[in-house]
Amino acid sequence: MNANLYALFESRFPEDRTACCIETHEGLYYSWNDVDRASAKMANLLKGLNLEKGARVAVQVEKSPEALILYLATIRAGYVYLPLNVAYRAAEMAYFIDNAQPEVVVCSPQNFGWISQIAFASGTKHVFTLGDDRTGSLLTRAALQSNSFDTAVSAPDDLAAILYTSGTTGRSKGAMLSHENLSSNALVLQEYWRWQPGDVLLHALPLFHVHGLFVASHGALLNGSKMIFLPRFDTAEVLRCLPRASVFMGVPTYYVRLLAEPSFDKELCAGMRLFVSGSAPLLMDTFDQFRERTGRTILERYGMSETTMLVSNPYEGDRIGGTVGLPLPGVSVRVVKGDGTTCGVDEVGDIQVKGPNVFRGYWRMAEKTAEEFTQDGYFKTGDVGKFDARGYLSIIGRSKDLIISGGYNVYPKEVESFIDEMDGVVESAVIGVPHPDFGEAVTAVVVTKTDNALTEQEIIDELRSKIANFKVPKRVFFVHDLPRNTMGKVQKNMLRDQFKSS
Ligand code: MCA
Ligand code: AMP
Repeated sequence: MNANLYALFESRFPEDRTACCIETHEGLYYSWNDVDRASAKMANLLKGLNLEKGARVAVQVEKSPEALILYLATIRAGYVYLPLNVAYRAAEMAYFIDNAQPEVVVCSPQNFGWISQIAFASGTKHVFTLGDDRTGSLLTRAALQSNSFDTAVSAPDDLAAILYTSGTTGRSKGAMLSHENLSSNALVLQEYWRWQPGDVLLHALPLFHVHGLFVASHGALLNGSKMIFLPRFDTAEVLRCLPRASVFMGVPTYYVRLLAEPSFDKELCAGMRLFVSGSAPLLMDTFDQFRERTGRTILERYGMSETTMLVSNPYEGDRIGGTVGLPLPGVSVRVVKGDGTTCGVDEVGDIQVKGPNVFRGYWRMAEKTAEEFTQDGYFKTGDVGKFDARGYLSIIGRSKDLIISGGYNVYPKEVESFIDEMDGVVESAVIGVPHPDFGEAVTAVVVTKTDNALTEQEIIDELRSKIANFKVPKRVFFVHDLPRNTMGKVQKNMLRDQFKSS
C-alpha cells in the first residue's frame, strides 16, 4: 500500500470533485479537481528537476491556496516540505537554508533578491517565486506541465516534512516528520473530533506551522470538507465568515480578540460545531467567558512540532478548562519524576510521549535526537505537567526555556545572543511576562557597561533589523546585575516576578 499522505487525501476526496475545496476571502473557488490538477502540475515541475530522493523544498511565502497546493505537490512528488515563517529575516533564513540544504527554495517575489543570494550561496539549485496573488515563476513554470501525476510511492517512514523548532535547548533543529507521523495523526483527529459530512473549516491560521498546515488543513482535506481561507487572522473577517463555517481552530490570542468584539455572540456561532484551541495555554478566564458568551465550549488540545497532536479534550464528554485533555488513541503519554519513575495522580513531573505521531529525529543531529529520548523510546517534551484522577493532563510549566507569544515560539537564548553582540552590552536575560493579547510578551533585561547610553529604543530597532518581528522584545529594562543562584545560573523566575506587571 502507498503510505504517501497525498494518496490518503486523494482516497478521501468527495465523490463530486467539482465541489468547492478552498474558497478565498476574495470569493475565488478552487474545486477538488482544481487542487488535484494544480498539485499535479507543480509535482511534475518538481519531478522534472531531477531532485535526489528526500530532497527538501524550503518555502517562505505568504498564505494562499497556491501555497497549500505547493505543500501537497511536494509530498505528492515524494519530496520533503520545509515551511518557514514569513517573518524570518536574513540571518534566520541563512541558518535554515544552510542547515537543511534544500534543493529548491520558493520565496515571495519581493524577496527574491536577498533570498536567492542566500540560497545559491548555500548550494541550492533552484529558486522559484510565488506571490499571494497567483503570480511568480513557480506558477509560470508549472502552467506548462501536465495536469495529471501519479502520486509517488512512499514508505511509512519516508519523510514528508521538516519543521524547525528549538526543542529544549540551543539552535533551531529540524524535526523530521514522516508520512506515517502525519497520516496517523490526521486519521485519529478526524475520528476524535468527529469531523462530519458538510463541515466547513474557517482557516485563519498561518500555513508554516503544525497548527495551520497540518491540524487544520489535514482535517478538512481528509474529510472532503470545504475550507474558507483567510490570508491571516483578522477579527472582522473571522466574524464575517463564521456564520458559513462549522469548525474553527486558533491560538488563544484569536479567542481573546474575538471576545473583545460585542458582536461575537451565540447567534453568530449558531452554526458552529467545534472551536479548537492550542499552541499555547488557554486561560481559564477565556475558556469561561467563551462558554458564557457563545454557549460553546472550546476544545483545548496539546501538540508539538516533534509529535504533532498528543493530547486532546474529548469531543463528546467533558472538556475541562485548564487541562489539555486525554492522550489521543494510540498515543502513550506519561508524567515522570526526575529519577524516571512514573508520577501518581496530581503529582507534577516531566511529560513524555510515544506513538506513531512521534517524529523520526532531528535533521542531521543524531546525538541530539538520542538525548531527547528515554531508553524505552519515549520523547521528552520539555513540558511539565500532571494527570488528574480522571486521566486529564494539565500543563503546569516548561523545563525548556521557551516563551510562547501569540502562539509563536521564541527562544530566549537566541534573542539574548543578538542583544549580547551589541556594543555596550555586558549581558542580557530574555523572559516572558503575562500579556493580555499575546499570552506572554517577550521582555529583555539588560546589563550595559558603565557610562553606556544605549537606550531601549536603540536595542529594539537593532533587533528589528535582524530577527523576526514577533521575537523582538516589547520592552527592554536595564539593571546593574542579573540575579544568579549559587551555581551562577540566571534566576529568570525572579526577573519574571520583578517585571510581571511592566
Ligand atoms: C505579530 N506580532 C507579534 C506576534 N504576531 N508580537 C508578538 N507575538 C506574536 N505572535 C507583532 C508584530 O511584530 C507587529 O509588531 C505587530 O504585532 C503587528 O503584526 P501583525 O503581523 O499585523 O500582527 P497580527 O496579524 O495581529 O498577528 C498576531 C497573530 C499572529 C494573529 C496572533 O501572531 C498569529 O496568527 N499567530 C498564530 C501562530 C501560530 O499559528 N502558532 C501555531 C504554532 P510591530 O508593529 O511592532 O512590528 S504550531 C504549535 O505551536 C504547536 C505544534 C501546536 O500545538 O499547535
Ligand atoms: P512547537 O515547538 O511550536 O511545536 O511548540 C510546542 C510547544 O507549545 C509545546 O511543547 C508546549 O509547550 C506548547 N503548547 C502547545 N499546545 C499547548 C497547550 N494547549 N497548552 C499549553 N502549551 C501548549
